[in-house]
Amino acid sequence: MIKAAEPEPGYMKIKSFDINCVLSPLAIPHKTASGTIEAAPLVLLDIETDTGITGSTYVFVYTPMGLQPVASLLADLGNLLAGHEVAPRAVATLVQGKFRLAGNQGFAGMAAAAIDMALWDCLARAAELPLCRLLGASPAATRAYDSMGQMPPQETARQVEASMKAGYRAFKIKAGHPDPAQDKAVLEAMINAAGGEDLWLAADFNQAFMPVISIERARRLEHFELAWLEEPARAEDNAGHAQVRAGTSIPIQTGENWWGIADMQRSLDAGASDHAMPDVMKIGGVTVWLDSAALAHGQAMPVSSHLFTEISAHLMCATPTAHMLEVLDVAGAVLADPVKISGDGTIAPADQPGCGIEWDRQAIAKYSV
Ligand code: SMN
Ligand code: MG
Repeated sequence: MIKAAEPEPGYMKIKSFDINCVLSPLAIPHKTASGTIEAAPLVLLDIETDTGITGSTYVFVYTPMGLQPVASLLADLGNLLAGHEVAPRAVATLVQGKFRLAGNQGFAGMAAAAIDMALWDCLARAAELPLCRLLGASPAATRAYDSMGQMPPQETARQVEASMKAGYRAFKIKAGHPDPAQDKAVLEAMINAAGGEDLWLAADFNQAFMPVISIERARRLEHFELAWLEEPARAEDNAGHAQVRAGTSIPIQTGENWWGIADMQRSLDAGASDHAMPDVMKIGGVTVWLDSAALAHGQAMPVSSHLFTEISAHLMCATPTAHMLEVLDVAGAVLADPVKISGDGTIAPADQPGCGIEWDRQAIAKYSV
């Protein structure tokens, strides 16, 4: 058991937390096979250090009911951690210990990850380095895809045309429509909208089906040569994922619902997927993302990001098997400089200190709840 170290005199310490809750409007309400998100419930965290550095991050809590619990946990943890060194891995160990009996998943996991991400922002800003450089990488470009909600074929086609004008050539759809023919119609409409240009395409079932149904639905999509089929079973059903993987030629993707490295290891042990898609919040922040990137590296498994485009753009530079960066903009409305796609369909982190989070304080005031 690691005993929390006594603070060393002079090393940067946590002074205080500033917590805000917002409902950040989405450009388009995001419909999935397992629910629709109209506006993104975000808890924003600023950690101020005793040296005058402020590290910032946000966590997406999926439902407005998550805002108060996560904010309240962060307020208590801020009081607990005041005076502690800005040492993310040590803080992660301490916080995990506090929730060992209650469980480190769910809102407790979200709060812990928020602290981790904000502390890494403190370290990067104190070093006057972009996070990717602090991690020993260069600010490289990662191929990005536009992650689209479940929309009718023609609306999806219009979105593809608009996104292609911005530079995207890669798209993921939320498949699993109640009518199987709709999945096929949406993909055909996207391909037609591309006007003969080759598109990278993936589909997400969002845990909506039992494995045998997913296999049946996947086989109807195999001729589209999708790059991956995502969460074709309940997130925690590793055997179910492996069953679908054995039943279709489409590569399987999963990971956005792994809570910590042990969930990822269990998934890999079960042969659940061909790809890994850790979510930087749910996996445990920057600290555990790095562990997950090493695990995937050992398995020669491609790693793609989930949400949190700003900090993920940095992390993918330091991920040996980095593959695709998801763009589903949940925080752009409250950021001073939202992430933008380059003309070649890639996104590189800004070569400036920190993790890429600068608030639009007026927008925060406008969308605060
Ligand atoms: C997704 C689901 C719910 C909210 C955001 C994103 C989806 C994805 O599973 O992979 O983008
Ligand atoms: Mg998904």
